[in-house]
Amino acid sequence: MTRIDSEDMRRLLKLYFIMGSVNCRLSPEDTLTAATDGGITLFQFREKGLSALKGAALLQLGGQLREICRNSGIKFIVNDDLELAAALDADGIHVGQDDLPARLIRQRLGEHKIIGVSAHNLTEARQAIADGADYLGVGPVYPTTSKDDAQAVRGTTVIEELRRSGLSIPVVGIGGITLENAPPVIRAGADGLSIISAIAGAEDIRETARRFAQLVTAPSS
Ligand code: 3NM
Repeated sequence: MTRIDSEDMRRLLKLYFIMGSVNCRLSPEDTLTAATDGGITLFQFREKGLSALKGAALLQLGGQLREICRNSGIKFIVNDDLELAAALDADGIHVGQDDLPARLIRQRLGEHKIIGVSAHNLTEARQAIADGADYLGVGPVYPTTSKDDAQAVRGTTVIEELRRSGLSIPVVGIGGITLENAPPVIRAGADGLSIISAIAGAEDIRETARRFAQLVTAPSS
């Protein structure tokens, strides 16, 4: 198997839902099921924070969420944890700037796995591309309460800069994205939206995911 094609990657990034147990109002299983029913196109299991699950409980929840994804044809990405990604046979991994470079991760997990890298400026973006990232997560676009160590809010400037510089790698915007503030992220050149709280914390998760899905299909509406 070979690396994912860029156009396939762009399609997967359209509505990229991220969560772990700490982000959920309902159970993580019900949250993910509602989100997949609503039309998310990719999922990342990100179990972070003080009350994050560990050990066997982490593996068990990860396995359940992976099954929900498999049953609905959604690819399952693990945040940061190479061992967990391997143990769950995840479809890919998303890493930050302090983690191993994509090229070493690929050696460990397999050539065909999806590797996403967080990038906060052009230098980091270029490095991640050189290392073989399949996509970049660029943020925080707006203020977020879901990441303790989030960098300064950059609006859509980094995404615009990246596109102006001719970098065509698939890009997803992240950080504080809501139904109201999402359109400029797509207009700036992002291929999709990455969202935790606006979906996981929504009153009606399925309907909210459905509206986001509509928005990324018709960004100007
Ligand atoms: N990464 P919400 S911001 C996981 O800037 C994550 O790289 C970010 O959650 C980055 O949609 C963020 O609730 C949190 O704001 C996104």
